[in-house]
Amino acid sequence: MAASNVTLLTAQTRQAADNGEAEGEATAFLGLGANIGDREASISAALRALDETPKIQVTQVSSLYETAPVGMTRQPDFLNVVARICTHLIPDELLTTILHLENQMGRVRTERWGPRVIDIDVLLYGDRQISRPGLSVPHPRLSERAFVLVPLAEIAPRTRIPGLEQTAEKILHGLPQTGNIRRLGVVAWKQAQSAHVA
Ligand code: GSY
Repeated sequence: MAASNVTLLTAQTRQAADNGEAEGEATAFLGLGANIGDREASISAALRALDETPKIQVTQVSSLYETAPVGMTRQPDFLNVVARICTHLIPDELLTTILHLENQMGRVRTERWGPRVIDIDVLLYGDRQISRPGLSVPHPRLSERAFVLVPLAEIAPRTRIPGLEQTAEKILHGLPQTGNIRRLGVVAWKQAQSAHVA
Protein backbone atom coordinates (compact mmCIF):
# COMPACT_ATOMS: atom_id res chain seq x y z
CA MET A 1 0.00 0.00 0.00
CA ALA A 2 1.31 3.47 -0.86
CA ALA A 3 2.72 5.58 2.01
CA SER A 4 -0.03 8.20 1.54
CA ASN A 5 -2.69 5.53 2.08
CA VAL A 6 -0.99 4.28 5.23
CA THR A 7 -0.91 7.86 6.55
CA LEU A 8 -4.61 8.25 5.74
CA LEU A 9 -5.50 4.99 7.49
CA THR A 10 -3.52 6.01 10.58
CA ALA A 11 -5.33 9.35 10.67
CA GLN A 12 -8.70 7.60 10.33
CA THR A 13 -7.86 5.21 13.18
CA ARG A 14 -6.82 8.15 15.37
CA GLN A 15 -10.04 10.01 14.50
CA ALA A 16 -12.08 6.89 15.33
CA ALA A 17 -10.35 6.61 18.70
CA ASP A 18 -11.07 10.31 19.35
CA ASN A 19 -14.73 9.62 18.50
CA GLY A 20 -14.74 6.80 21.01
CA GLU A 21 -15.19 4.29 18.16
CA ALA A 22 -13.66 0.99 19.29
CA GLU A 23 -11.34 -0.84 16.96
CA GLY A 24 -12.93 -4.25 17.56
CA GLU A 25 -13.57 -7.16 15.31
CA ALA A 26 -16.50 -6.86 12.91
CA THR A 27 -18.18 -9.04 10.36
CA ALA A 28 -18.84 -7.24 7.10
CA PHE A 29 -20.23 -8.26 3.74
CA LEU A 30 -18.79 -6.98 0.46
CA GLY A 31 -20.34 -7.18 -3.00
CA LEU A 32 -17.87 -7.70 -5.84
CA GLY A 33 -18.68 -7.27 -9.51
CA ALA A 34 -16.75 -7.21 -12.80
CA ASN A 35 -17.86 -6.84 -16.41
CA ILE A 36 -14.72 -5.98 -18.41
CA GLY A 37 -11.72 -8.13 -19.25
CA ASP A 38 -11.20 -11.50 -17.55
CA ARG A 39 -14.06 -11.01 -15.11
CA GLU A 40 -13.45 -14.14 -13.04
CA ALA A 41 -9.72 -13.49 -12.74
CA SER A 42 -10.48 -9.96 -11.49
CA ILE A 43 -12.88 -11.21 -8.85
CA SER A 44 -10.42 -13.90 -7.72
CA ALA A 45 -7.56 -11.39 -7.59
CA ALA A 46 -9.67 -8.94 -5.57
CA LEU A 47 -10.64 -11.66 -3.07
CA ARG A 48 -7.01 -12.68 -2.68
CA ALA A 49 -5.87 -9.07 -2.27
CA LEU A 50 -8.54 -8.43 0.37
CA ASP A 51 -7.56 -11.58 2.27
CA GLU A 52 -3.88 -10.55 2.14
CA THR A 53 -4.69 -7.12 3.55
CA PRO A 54 -3.73 -6.73 7.22
CA LYS A 55 -6.82 -6.75 9.48
CA ILE A 56 -9.04 -8.37 6.83
CA GLN A 57 -9.80 -12.05 6.55
CA VAL A 58 -12.14 -13.35 3.85
CA THR A 59 -14.11 -16.03 5.67
CA GLN A 60 -16.76 -17.04 3.11
CA VAL A 61 -17.48 -16.40 -0.55
CA SER A 62 -20.75 -17.07 -2.36
CA SER A 63 -21.02 -18.90 -5.64
CA LEU A 64 -20.13 -16.95 -8.74
CA TYR A 65 -23.16 -15.56 -10.59
CA GLU A 66 -23.47 -14.15 -14.07
CA THR A 67 -25.96 -11.32 -13.95
CA ALA A 68 -27.61 -8.97 -16.42
CA PRO A 69 -26.51 -5.34 -15.92
CA VAL A 70 -28.74 -3.16 -13.76
CA GLY A 71 -28.77 0.62 -14.16
CA MET A 72 -27.08 1.19 -17.48
CA THR A 73 -28.32 -1.88 -19.33
CA ARG A 74 -26.28 -1.43 -22.56
CA GLN A 75 -23.09 -2.94 -21.18
CA PRO A 76 -21.70 -6.47 -20.84
CA ASP A 77 -23.08 -8.92 -18.27
CA PHE A 78 -21.43 -8.91 -14.84
CA LEU A 79 -19.94 -11.63 -12.72
CA ASN A 80 -20.92 -11.07 -9.08
CA VAL A 81 -20.09 -12.61 -5.72
CA VAL A 82 -20.64 -11.62 -2.11
CA ALA A 83 -17.86 -12.15 0.44
CA ARG A 84 -18.11 -12.31 4.21
CA ILE A 85 -15.07 -10.79 5.89
CA CYS A 86 -13.84 -10.54 9.43
CA THR A 87 -12.09 -7.22 9.94
CA HIS A 88 -10.43 -5.04 12.52
CA LEU A 89 -10.63 -2.03 10.20
CA ILE A 90 -13.18 0.61 11.06
CA PRO A 91 -15.65 1.38 8.23
CA ASP A 92 -13.69 4.39 6.88
CA GLU A 93 -10.48 2.39 6.79
CA LEU A 94 -12.26 -0.46 5.03
CA LEU A 95 -13.61 1.97 2.44
CA THR A 96 -10.15 3.51 1.91
CA THR A 97 -8.66 0.03 1.47
CA ILE A 98 -11.32 -0.92 -1.07
CA LEU A 99 -10.93 2.28 -3.12
CA HIS A 100 -7.17 1.77 -3.15
CA LEU A 101 -7.57 -1.83 -4.32
CA GLU A 102 -10.04 -0.83 -7.04
CA ASN A 103 -7.57 1.78 -8.29
CA GLN A 104 -4.68 -0.68 -8.20
CA MET A 105 -6.73 -3.10 -10.27
CA GLY A 106 -7.29 -0.48 -12.94
CA ARG A 107 -10.76 0.75 -12.11
CA VAL A 108 -11.32 4.15 -13.64
CA ARG A 109 -14.40 5.95 -12.35
CA THR A 110 -15.71 7.55 -15.50
CA GLU A 111 -19.40 6.75 -15.83
CA ARG A 112 -21.37 6.24 -12.59
CA TRP A 113 -23.21 3.13 -13.81
CA GLY A 114 -20.69 2.18 -16.49
CA PRO A 115 -18.61 -0.96 -17.09
CA ARG A 116 -15.79 -1.75 -14.71
CA VAL A 117 -12.82 -4.08 -14.23
CA ILE A 118 -13.79 -4.46 -10.58
CA ASP A 119 -16.34 -2.92 -8.28
CA ILE A 120 -16.35 -3.55 -4.54
CA ASP A 121 -19.20 -2.28 -2.37
CA VAL A 122 -19.50 -2.40 1.41
CA LEU A 123 -22.94 -3.96 1.78
CA LEU A 124 -23.07 -4.46 5.54
CA TYR A 125 -20.75 -3.70 8.43
CA GLY A 126 -21.99 -5.55 11.50
CA ASP A 127 -25.26 -3.99 12.57
CA ARG A 128 -24.01 -0.47 11.85
CA GLN A 129 -26.03 2.16 9.98
CA ILE A 130 -23.79 4.82 8.46
CA SER A 131 -24.85 7.65 6.23
CA ARG A 132 -22.29 10.22 5.24
CA PRO A 133 -20.84 11.45 1.95
CA GLY A 134 -18.92 8.59 0.37
CA LEU A 135 -20.14 5.87 2.71
CA SER A 136 -23.66 4.53 3.19
CA VAL A 137 -24.11 1.26 5.05
CA PRO A 138 -26.17 -0.85 4.56
CA HIS A 139 -25.68 -0.23 0.86
CA PRO A 140 -28.63 2.00 -0.13
CA ARG A 141 -29.68 -0.13 -3.11
CA LEU A 142 -29.07 -3.52 -1.49
CA SER A 143 -32.76 -4.31 -1.05
CA GLU A 144 -33.53 -3.75 -4.76
CA ARG A 145 -30.64 -5.66 -6.28
CA ALA A 146 -31.04 -9.35 -6.97
CA PHE A 147 -27.38 -9.53 -8.07
CA VAL A 148 -26.51 -8.69 -4.45
CA LEU A 149 -29.36 -10.41 -2.61
CA VAL A 150 -29.06 -13.80 -4.35
CA PRO A 151 -25.39 -14.32 -3.34
CA LEU A 152 -25.94 -12.66 0.07
CA ALA A 153 -28.91 -14.90 0.87
CA GLU A 154 -26.88 -17.90 -0.29
CA ILE A 155 -24.19 -17.38 2.39
CA ALA A 156 -26.10 -15.43 5.05
CA PRO A 157 -29.83 -16.05 4.63
CA ARG A 158 -30.72 -15.12 8.25
CA THR A 159 -28.60 -11.96 8.42
CA ARG A 160 -30.84 -9.03 9.32
CA ILE A 161 -30.42 -5.86 7.32
CA PRO A 162 -30.16 -2.94 9.77
CA GLY A 163 -32.86 -0.35 9.14
CA LEU A 164 -35.05 -2.79 7.24
CA GLU A 165 -35.19 -5.30 10.11
CA GLN A 166 -35.71 -8.17 7.70
CA THR A 167 -33.44 -11.02 6.74
CA ALA A 168 -31.61 -11.10 3.42
CA GLU A 169 -33.64 -14.17 2.46
CA LYS A 170 -36.98 -12.48 3.23
CA ILE A 171 -36.06 -9.38 1.23
CA LEU A 172 -34.96 -11.55 -1.70
CA HIS A 173 -38.26 -13.44 -1.67
CA GLY A 174 -40.11 -10.12 -1.68
CA LEU A 175 -38.45 -8.92 -4.90
CA PRO A 176 -40.93 -8.76 -7.78
CA GLN A 177 -38.41 -10.52 -10.01
CA THR A 178 -34.86 -11.72 -9.61
CA GLY A 179 -34.03 -11.03 -13.26
CA ASN A 180 -31.40 -12.74 -15.23
CA ILE A 181 -29.07 -14.42 -12.74
CA ARG A 182 -27.19 -17.61 -13.49
CA ARG A 183 -25.16 -19.53 -10.92
CA LEU A 184 -21.86 -20.55 -12.52
CA GLY A 185 -20.17 -22.42 -9.66
CA VAL A 186 -17.50 -21.85 -7.04
CA VAL A 187 -14.68 -19.31 -7.45
CA ALA A 188 -11.28 -20.92 -6.89
CA TRP A 189 -9.89 -17.69 -5.49
CA LYS A 190 -7.47 -19.18 -2.95
CA GLN A 191 -5.56 -21.08 -5.61
CA ALA A 192 -2.70 -19.36 -7.44
CA GLN A 193 -3.17 -17.05 -10.38
CA SER A 194 -5.27 -19.13 -12.80
CA ALA A 195 -8.72 -19.01 -11.30
CA HIS A 196 -11.50 -21.08 -12.78
CA VAL A 197 -15.08 -22.03 -12.05
CA ALA A 198 -15.21 -25.48 -10.43
O1 GSY B 1 -22.93 -1.61 -8.12
C1 GSY B 1 -22.19 -2.60 -8.65
C2 GSY B 1 -21.92 -2.38 -10.12
N1 GSY B 1 -23.09 -2.70 -10.94
C3 GSY B 1 -23.59 -3.93 -11.24
C4 GSY B 1 -23.20 -5.24 -10.86
O2 GSY B 1 -22.24 -5.49 -10.11
N2 GSY B 1 -23.98 -6.26 -11.38
C5 GSY B 1 -25.05 -6.03 -12.19
N3 GSY B 1 -25.73 -7.07 -12.66
N4 GSY B 1 -25.41 -4.78 -12.55
C6 GSY B 1 -24.70 -3.75 -12.06
N5 GSY B 1 -24.87 -2.44 -12.28
C7 GSY B 1 -23.89 -1.84 -11.57
S1 GSY B 1 -23.69 -0.13 -11.50
